[in-house]
Amino acid sequence: MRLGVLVAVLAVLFGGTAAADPRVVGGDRVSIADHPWVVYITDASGNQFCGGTLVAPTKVVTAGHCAVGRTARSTRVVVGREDKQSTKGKVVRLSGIWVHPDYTSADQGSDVAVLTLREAVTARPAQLVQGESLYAPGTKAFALGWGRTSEQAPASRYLMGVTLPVVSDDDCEQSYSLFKAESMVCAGYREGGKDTCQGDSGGPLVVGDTLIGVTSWGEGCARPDKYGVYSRVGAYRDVLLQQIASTTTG
Ligand code: 4AZ
Repeated sequence: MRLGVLVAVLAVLFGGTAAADPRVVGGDRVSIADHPWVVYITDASGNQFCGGTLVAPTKVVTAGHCAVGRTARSTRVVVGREDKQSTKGKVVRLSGIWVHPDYTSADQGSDVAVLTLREAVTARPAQLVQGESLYAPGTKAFALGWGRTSEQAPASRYLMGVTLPVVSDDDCEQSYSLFKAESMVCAGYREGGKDTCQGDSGGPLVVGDTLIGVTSWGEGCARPDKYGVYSRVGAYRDVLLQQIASTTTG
């Protein structure tokens, strides 16, 4: 066990959280049964590039930057599949894509889109946030996705999740000059270590089953003083509900 002791000492010396378990960044594997509304988005070849949230039997909320320039024909939503290498759940084709008309780039806001599925799925949908109370700084939110587990790592095979506190608008403004409280909300820790990362974009930031954010942008992943930035779902509630109710497909 002398080798084990050496490894433990080295882990303490160099480990911190930087080389922690491959897990989003700093999170853990989670069961999709507990979060049945979380989905991932692929191209026609099945390559995952974003996340999303089922909000009605045929409607998925994702990021504008995940959907812009795509065609319904070349895009799939995978429901109920925690392990990308399994065949569980369902691969669903789209009948329409709506991107917020004011979307230009993630850091300009309006980074939301709604995908319409060609067939209804039975998984339980998430709720859209109502009011401002869940945006109180320090509220414990949860981010989920199949994205990178560190800036340099490949995307995750398994669904990961991480608890992140909602950050005050003032603190986020200090972090990013492009932060806009009308359209964005930050989550994470000043010291870094836990965050969403590339490939998690479009996926949910929730409190329980209530969607409060859509993973949008940030400088790197899990860096100190660089929070994750999420589209502020409450600011887009009305326009999203309009799209969710719509039977025409943007
Ligand atoms: C991205 O590129 C991305 N750390 C997603 C989330 C964050 C940064 C980048 C937040 O999809």
